[in-house]
Amino acid sequence: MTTREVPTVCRMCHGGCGALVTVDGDRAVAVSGHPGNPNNAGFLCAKGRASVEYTYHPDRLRQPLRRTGPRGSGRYRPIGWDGALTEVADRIAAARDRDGPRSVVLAQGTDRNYQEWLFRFANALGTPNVLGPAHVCFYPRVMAGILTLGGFTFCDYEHDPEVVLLWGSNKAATHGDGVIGTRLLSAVSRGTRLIVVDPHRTSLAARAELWLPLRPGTDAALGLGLLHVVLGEGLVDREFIEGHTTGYEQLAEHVRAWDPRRVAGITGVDAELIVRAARRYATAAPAAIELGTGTAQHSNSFDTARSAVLLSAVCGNLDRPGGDVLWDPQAIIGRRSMPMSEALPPESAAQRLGGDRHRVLSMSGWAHPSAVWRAVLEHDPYPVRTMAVLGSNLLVAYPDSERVHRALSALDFLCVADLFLTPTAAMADIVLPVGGWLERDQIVEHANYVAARRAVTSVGESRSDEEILNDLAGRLGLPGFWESARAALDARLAPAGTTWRELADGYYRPTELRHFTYRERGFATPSGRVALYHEGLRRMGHDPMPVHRPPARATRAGEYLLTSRHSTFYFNSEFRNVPSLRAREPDPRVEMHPGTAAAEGIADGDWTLLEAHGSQALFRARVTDAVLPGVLCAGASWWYPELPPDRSWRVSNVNRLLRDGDENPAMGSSNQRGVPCSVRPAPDEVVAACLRGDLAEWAGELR
Ligand SMILES: Nc1nc2c(c(=O)[nH]1)N[C@H]1C(S)=C(S)[C@@H](COP(=O)(O)OP(=O)(O)OC[C@H]3O[C@@H](n4cnc5c(=O)[nH]c(N)nc54)[C@H](O)[C@@H]3O)O[C@H]1N2
Ligand SMILES: Nc1nc2c(c(=O)[nH]1)N[C@H]1C(S)=C(S)[C@@H](COP(=O)(O)OP(=O)(O)OC[C@H]3O[C@@H](n4cnc5c(=O)[nH]c(N)nc54)[C@H](O)[C@@H]3O)O[C@H]1N2
Ligand code: SF4
Ligand SMILES: [Mo]
Repeated sequence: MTTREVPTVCRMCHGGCGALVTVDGDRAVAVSGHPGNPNNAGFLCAKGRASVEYTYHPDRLRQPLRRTGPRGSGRYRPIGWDGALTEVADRIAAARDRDGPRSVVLAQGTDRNYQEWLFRFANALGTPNVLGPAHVCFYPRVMAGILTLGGFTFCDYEHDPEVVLLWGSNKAATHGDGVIGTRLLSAVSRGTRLIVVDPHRTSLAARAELWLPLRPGTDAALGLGLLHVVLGEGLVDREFIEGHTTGYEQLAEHVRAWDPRRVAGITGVDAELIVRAARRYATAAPAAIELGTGTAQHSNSFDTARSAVLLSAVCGNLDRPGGDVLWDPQAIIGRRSMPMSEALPPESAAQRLGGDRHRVLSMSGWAHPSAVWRAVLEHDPYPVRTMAVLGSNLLVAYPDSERVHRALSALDFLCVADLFLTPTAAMADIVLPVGGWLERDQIVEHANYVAARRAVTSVGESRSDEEILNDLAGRLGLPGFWESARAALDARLAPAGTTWRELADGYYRPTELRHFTYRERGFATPSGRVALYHEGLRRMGHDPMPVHRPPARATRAGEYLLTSRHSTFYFNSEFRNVPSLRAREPDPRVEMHPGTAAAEGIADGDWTLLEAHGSQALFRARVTDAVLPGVLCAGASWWYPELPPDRSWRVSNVNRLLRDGDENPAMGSSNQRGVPCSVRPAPDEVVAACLRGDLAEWAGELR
C-alpha cells in the first residue's frame, strides 16, 4: 500500500490543531496530531481522532435532495446539483424581486471559516440579514473589545502570563480559537496560576489558585465588584490610565457602590474571596483574561465583557507580553475585507432585523434570531419568507425551539446545507450535501497564523460551502465573486504576495506578534484611547459603563438555577451519531449537587424531567459535588440522530426550556444562565416512550 501524509488543520472544532492525514489513494485512513504545528505540537483530542469515522459516516448526505413529504418528515428524493442550485437561485431571486433583498435571511452556525463568504454573499445580494449565534458565543467579547479599545484581544501564551483569569470558560475541553486549551495547560505546567470563575468545579477550577464558584448569571455583579476593589485600593497602572484612557473618574465613581459584601450577596461568592481575586489579578505581572460563553449567554453578557476589558486596561495588561494582546491580521483578503461590507448601502444596514433594539449586535453585522422569527411569523417589521442555512442546527441552537420550529414551518422556501439530515435540514425544501474538513481547500486564519487546510478526499457528490456560494453568486449575477472557489484562494492570498500552492506547500505563515503598539499609533478608537466610560454607547441608548441587571424572575421554592455547558466529546449539536464519541457520553446529562438530588429523590444515573417556562426536557442525572448546590447544569445542543427528525430535537433539548425576551440590550444575548427550573424523577414509561420517539405517548407528558 502506498500512502502519503498530508499536513493540514483539524476542524472538528474551532481549535485549529495541526493534523497529519494519512491518505491512501483518495481515501483518508488515519489522522494524527502534527508535531510541528505551533498550536498543538502533536496533540489531537478524541474528536480529532474520530475524523475518519465522521467523514465516511454511512449517514452522510451524498446528493442534493428535494423534499417530497411534509416539512420535518425526512422524505426526500435525490436531484442533481444543477437543478438544486437553479432552484435555490430562482427562489432567492424571486424573493428579492417581490419583497426586496432584506426578505432573504442567510444563516450559519458557529464559525467554520466560510463566515466571510456568507457575509460577502449577503452584502452583494443586498440583504442586511445574516443570522448566527454570535451574540451568545464570542461576539459580546469581540464587540466589547472593538468599542472599548478598537480591537479584539487574545491571551499571550507566547510569553507566559503570571495569572490567567478564566471566566466562564472551560478551555481545557473546548479549545476555542486556536487550541488555547493546550497552550493554557502548558503555561500552567510552567507556572501560570489560575483564577477561575465558574459555578462548576471544572478540571481547571480544580487546579486553580482561586476558584470563585458563583451563582449562574451573576457575572456582571462580580465584574463590578472586582473593579471596585482594584480601583478602590489603587491597584492600577496610573501611567497607562493617564496616557491612554478616558473616563477613569466616571468609572471610579460608578463602581464605588459595588463593595464586595454587596457583590457577595448577589453572586454567592465570599466577599473575602472576591477581594483576594481582585488583588491577585491586579498585582500579577502580567495577567490575561479568558472569557467564555459562561459570561456570554446572558442578559448581562456585554456588561461582563466590558468589565473584563476595563480590568485589563486599568491594570495595564493590554498589549503587554503575557497579557491581552492585539494581533495585526495578515494582508490577505480575510476576515476584515472579504465580507465587502461597503457593498451594503447604509439604508439597508439600518433595516437589519433586531438592529433597532440591539445596536451593538447590529453594528457587528448580525441579525437577531428573535427578530427574524417575528419577521417570518408576523411579517413585522417586514416579511421574511426565504432562508438559506449553511451549517446551523437552528432547532437546537436557539432558545424557544418550538417557536423556531413554527418559524421554519412558515417559510415559503428553506434551503439547508449540511453533512447530515439534521432535524433542521429535514425542514428544508432543498438540502445540499457539504463536505467536512478533510474535503475542502480552505484558508484558515487564526490570530497567530494563516494556514492551508487541504482537501484529501470527497464523499458522494458533496461540495464545499464556498463552492455553493460562489456558484449561487454567479447564477444571481452578484458582483465580487470568482470563476471558481479555487480561483478565490489565489485571489485572497495575492495581497500578501503569495499563492495557494505556496501556502499549501509551506503549510502555514506565522503572524508576527508586536507589543505596545498603542505607544506608536494609539488605540483604534475615535479618541485614540481606551474608552472606560463610553460616550458612543450612551448615544446609542446603551449604558456607557457596565451594569448588573437582576434576573427577570427569581427562583421559587423547589426551583433551581438552570445553566448549560458544551460537552468535551461533541461539538455543539454534532457527533451524537459518531459511535466512538457517543460511547464516551451516551446520554444527555444534567449535573446536580448531591443536596439537590437528595431533596428531589434523584439518584445518580436516574432519568429526570427538567421543567421551565412550562416546557419539559429529559436528562440523565449526574450527581456530583463539582456543581454548586442549587444549580442544574445541563448538556447543551442535544438531539437524537437515531430518532425520526420531527421528534429527535424535542426530547432532550435544553433550549426548549428557554425563552427570548430577557436579552442584553446592546448585544441581544438571550438569558440562558440562572434560569429558574424544577427537576423531578422521570416516570419509567415516559422515558421509554421518549427514547422510542413515540410521540403519541410522550406528548401528554413532555410539554
Ligand atoms: N442552551 C444553550 N444554547 C446554546 C449554547 C449553549 O451552550 N447552551 N451554545 C451556543 C453557541 S456558543 C453556539 S456557537 C451555537 C451553535 O449552534 P450551531 O453552530 O448551529 O451548531 P450546531 O447545532 O452544531 O449546528 C451546526 C451544523 O453544521 C453542520 N456542519 C458542520 N460543518 C459544516 C460545514 O462545513 N458546512 C456546513 N454547511 N455545515 C456544517 C453540522 O453537521 C451541524 O448540523 O449554539 C448556541 N446555543
Ligand atoms: N468539545 C467542545 N468544544 C467546543 C464546543 C463544544 O460544543 N464541544 N463548542 C465550541 C463553541 S461554539 C464555543 S462558543 C466554545 C465555548 O467554550 P466555553 O466558553 O468554554 O463554553 P462552555 O464549556 O459551554 O462553558 C464554559 C463554562 O461556563 C460555565 N458556566 C455556566 N454558567 C455560567 C455562568 O453563569 N457564569 C460563569 N462564569 N460560568 C458559567 C460552565 O460550567 C463551563 O465550565 O467552545 C467551542 N469548542
Ligand atoms: S481540539 Fe479541536 S481542532 Fe484540536 S484535535 Fe480536537 S477537534 Fe481537532
Ligand atoms: Mo459558540
